[in-house]
Amino acid sequence: MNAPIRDLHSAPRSDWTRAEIAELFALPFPGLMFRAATIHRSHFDPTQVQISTLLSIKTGGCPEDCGYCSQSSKYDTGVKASKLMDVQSVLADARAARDAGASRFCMGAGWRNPKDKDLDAVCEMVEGVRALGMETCVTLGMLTAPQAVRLKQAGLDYYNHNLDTSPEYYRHIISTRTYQDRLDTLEHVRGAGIHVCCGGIVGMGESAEDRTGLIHALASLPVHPESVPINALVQIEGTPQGLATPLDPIDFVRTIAVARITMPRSMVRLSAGRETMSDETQALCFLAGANSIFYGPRLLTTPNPVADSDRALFGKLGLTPMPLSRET
Ligand code: SAM
Ligand code: DTB
Ligand code: SF4
Repeated sequence: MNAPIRDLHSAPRSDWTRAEIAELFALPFPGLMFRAATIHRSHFDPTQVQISTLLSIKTGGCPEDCGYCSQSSKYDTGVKASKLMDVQSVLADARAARDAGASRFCMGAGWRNPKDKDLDAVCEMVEGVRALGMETCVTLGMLTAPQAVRLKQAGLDYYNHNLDTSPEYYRHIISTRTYQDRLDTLEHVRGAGIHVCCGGIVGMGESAEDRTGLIHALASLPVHPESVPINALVQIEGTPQGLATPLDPIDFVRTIAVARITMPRSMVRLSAGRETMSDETQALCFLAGANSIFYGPRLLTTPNPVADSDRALFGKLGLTPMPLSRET
């Protein structure tokens, strides 16, 4: 892999082999970072970072058994189940996020899949957030093709649905839905013309081969996700993953770099896990090509760095929020 970086402006590839991706992961760190940073700056301004704020619009009581999740009813995590928030409260939170500098508002629900009647309220939320001039994203679990079309008609910009891990390791993490179910939802979202936000979680006791498998699965999608969240597991007491051995930060940075190289035009999101990450590790992630974050004091049910510390980090690194690219 000492060959020159292939045409920096060629079309993104969906034909990466697992061996090629494994080779990228195994590169000496300086070469990997140089390659990722070069590709990053050939497609993006490396000083700009897109900022989204998350809100849990329906928390807990979820029938799925995702082994990392605070919201699964299978585990005793102390998260109380709540009903779907009312539209006006969601819009008040969105306005506050916009005023604090977020350009996208992401609404998450602890559902296996939305019921059609729940979708009425979610569509109203999407319309309301859009009217505030923000991009909209929701993550509601599995979606049918007609449900995806309804969300598109309401003006939804992004749907988040993660593959979570490699196809092989998946059965160690979740038993209540299959990898194929997830791929089907992604196809419905893509088919409706909604941008896809799809990534995974690392630090769940997976092997290096599994991290290769996750990136391979994402980079093999016929069209790369426009947004690729790479989450460092937030350990939740009471879940099967509550005591997982944390991933070495350098391996986390490598995962970001390989996502950047294999999906050059996607936004790579440095997602969950920043609360316990040093400024230095986050700086390496931005050098490795991460160009979006979640901003605001909470993710869904767990803390995120407070706005002041993120502002200080951006100041130290000379980073600025990415302006909205679409006209709203
Ligand atoms: N219930 C819906 C679903 O699973 O598709 C939407 C919400 S779910 C919480 C969204 C994503 O958050 C999950 O797919 C997972 O990748 C991520 N996530 C959940 N808990 C996490 C944790 N403890 N650490 C890191 N990422 C987590
Ligand atoms: C994603 O990939 N990460 C976000 C968002 N998409 C929905 C969620 C992270 C959740 C972290 C654990 C929690 O706060 O419950
Ligand atoms: Fe439910 Fe989503 Fe949590 Fe899985 S990740 S338990 S589907 S809320």
